[in-house]
Amino acid sequence: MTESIRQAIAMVPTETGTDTAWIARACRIASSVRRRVLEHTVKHNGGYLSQACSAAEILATLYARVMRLGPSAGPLAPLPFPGVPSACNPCAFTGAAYNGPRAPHLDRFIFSPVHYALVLYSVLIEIGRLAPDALDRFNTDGSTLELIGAEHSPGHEVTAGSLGQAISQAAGIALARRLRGDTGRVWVFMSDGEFEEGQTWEAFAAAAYHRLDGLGVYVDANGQQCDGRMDTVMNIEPLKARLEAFGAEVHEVDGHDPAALAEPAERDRRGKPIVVIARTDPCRGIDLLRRRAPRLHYVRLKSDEERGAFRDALGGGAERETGHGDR
Ligand SMILES: Cc1ncc(C[n+]2csc(CCOP(=O)(O)OP(=O)(O)O)c2C)c(N)n1
Repeated sequence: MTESIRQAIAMVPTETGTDTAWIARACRIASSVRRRVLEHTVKHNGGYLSQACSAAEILATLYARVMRLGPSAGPLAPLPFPGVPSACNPCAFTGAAYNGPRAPHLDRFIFSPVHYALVLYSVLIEIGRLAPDALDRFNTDGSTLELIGAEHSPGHEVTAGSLGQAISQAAGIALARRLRGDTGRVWVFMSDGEFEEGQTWEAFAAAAYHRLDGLGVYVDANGQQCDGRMDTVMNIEPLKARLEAFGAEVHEVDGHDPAALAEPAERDRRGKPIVVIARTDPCRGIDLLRRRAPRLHYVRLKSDEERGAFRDALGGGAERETGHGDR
């Protein structure tokens, strides 16, 4: 496929209407993302694999249905790192270009748990906003496809490596957009570990106080963080009741069901930020991972036996992809 055809495909707007074809598409994207991240993990002896298992449908649904985005303005082959932004660096850019132009009626996307970057890059590949071979540059010197994504990384608009901070930036953007009269919304993707951070709660208190109903947050509630199961490190439940007490409109859904994920975003706004708590399985689609629980945060393949087992999963056990080109 030529670059111009790919660019044209990437310009197809997010689907609207009452048809349900988008659901099958979101499922295909999610399945392909899991497979791509598994392939990458096997090839490089490690990766953020459980995050693909849990978040694939959430991110696929955001891009295939929820977010109103214009065509990507980012190059299919990502540019090298331009240097940090400063008054002396006119070349600096953010990865927001992959989410389309800024316009009053269009949405913005803020990607918060940036260790999920490989999953986001894979989604961008599957929807034609990044080239199929883009991951060849992943985590290499001078590349914008950082292991831990940053503001210059495709699909990223802010640097958010310090967890729990991007929600404050997103709330600020949502407030500014409302003051300007923009109709576009600000969608945020968060992980559940970020609800162990005090700043997250301060941001929700402010967003509710300012009645920021243009702010929508999807939480990958996979029950895991880097030290193991959330409830053995620092419990955040009952998350729905706590967020409601802070003034948010909260929906709790099956995080692997695109229709359930999209439904809250289609409701009328009611003067509150909305939060979709997506209950997910960190081993979804790759049963082999269950043996490693509760150590799922970063999958490192150490022995030949492990490498062989995960390679075999690629052959059959993991969900089969339908291949790049599904849009
Ligand atoms: C403020 C801050 N504290 C600690 C870390 C280190 N850290 C990186 S990932 C992570 C786990 C966060 O939980 P979650 O994203 O839910 O984990 P996952 O589901 O990806 O395993 C932590 C604590 C960080 N990046 N920022």
